[in-house]
Amino acid sequence: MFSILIIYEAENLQLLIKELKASIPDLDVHIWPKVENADNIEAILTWKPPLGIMAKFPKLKLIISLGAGVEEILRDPNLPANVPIVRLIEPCVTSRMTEYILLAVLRFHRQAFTYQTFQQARHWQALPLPETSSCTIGILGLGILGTDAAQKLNTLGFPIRGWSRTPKNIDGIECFHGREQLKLCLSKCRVLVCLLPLTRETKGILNRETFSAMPQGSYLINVARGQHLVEQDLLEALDSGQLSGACLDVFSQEPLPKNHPFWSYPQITITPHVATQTDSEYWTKPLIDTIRCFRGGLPLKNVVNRQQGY
Ligand code: NDP
Ligand code: OXD
Repeated sequence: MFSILIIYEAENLQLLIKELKASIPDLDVHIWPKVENADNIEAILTWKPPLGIMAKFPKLKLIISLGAGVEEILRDPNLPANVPIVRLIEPCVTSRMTEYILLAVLRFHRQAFTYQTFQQARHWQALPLPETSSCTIGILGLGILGTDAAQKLNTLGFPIRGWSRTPKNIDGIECFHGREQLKLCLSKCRVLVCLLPLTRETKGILNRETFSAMPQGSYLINVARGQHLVEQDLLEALDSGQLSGACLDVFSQEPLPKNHPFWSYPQITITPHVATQTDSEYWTKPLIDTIRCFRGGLPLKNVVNRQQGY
């Protein structure tokens, strides 16, 4: 018997459980907060667990994150020291994220916002068509999501500059790494996409200094975490024209409060943390693989490095 607790609200959990049990018959699945015996729980499947909850499970051996970002798991003060945290990687999450970024980049690149104002004014005017080769895109974070977005944008002809913590060599992408190369990376970026994990090093990275290192009139796309962005600095950059607009999917406070100034900025496009999502039916296979690997003593894939915070 292997007891797993799901701390996550989603539709179709019963279907997921049925499929898991069909593949792993001795799996004992609980859904938080209904846990008959917390002492038996060996694995937790979660994204944003209630703070401090990990102390309740003395036999916990494995944490599986349903989110790509694991900061909400890592902030638990009772996180047991040697329990591996594994991210469930699912191709659909990546392709949906890339779709969102392509949409945001192309709306900026093809002057969709200008044509929208033309339309509102019943104004007929053709603007020169821009070349993709003249619009360099910077991608902060060359992980699973950043690399896919970088490569797909590059196939459309956009020059791409990517930034990561460690050095990278990716075909067609100009790669930069470390704080000392950030400004150099930004210096030509007409669009900046944030796909970093939220860590001590990356919190507040989308700030005045970052914006002023980019060409005037650049565009920001934040699909990572709200705390990457210094909100006041964004508003100032929009007011001064240093940035011409921003597409934001994530916010320090979600849902974004109704009285938040972002709502009234026409240059800001807001979506409610939907850049990508996984439907629970997609979890079945990676979840079964992870549980089987763990129980078989095989090396786990996509294990979070707690020191680095992602
Ligand atoms: P990965 O862990 O695969 O990649 C993270 C990337 O960030 C790596 O390239 C890493 O560098 C880089 N990085 C980390 N710290 C630093 C640093 N201090 N300086 C420079 N680069 C750094 O993450 P994913 O691509 O899977 O996901 C990225 C983030 O996207 C998630 O953490 C989450 O916050 C966000 N997200 C948002 C979603 C949404 O719906 N809006 C959905 C899914 C994810 P290196 O390669 O050198 O290690
Ligand atoms: C994630 C997210 O981290 O959806 O997976 O934000």
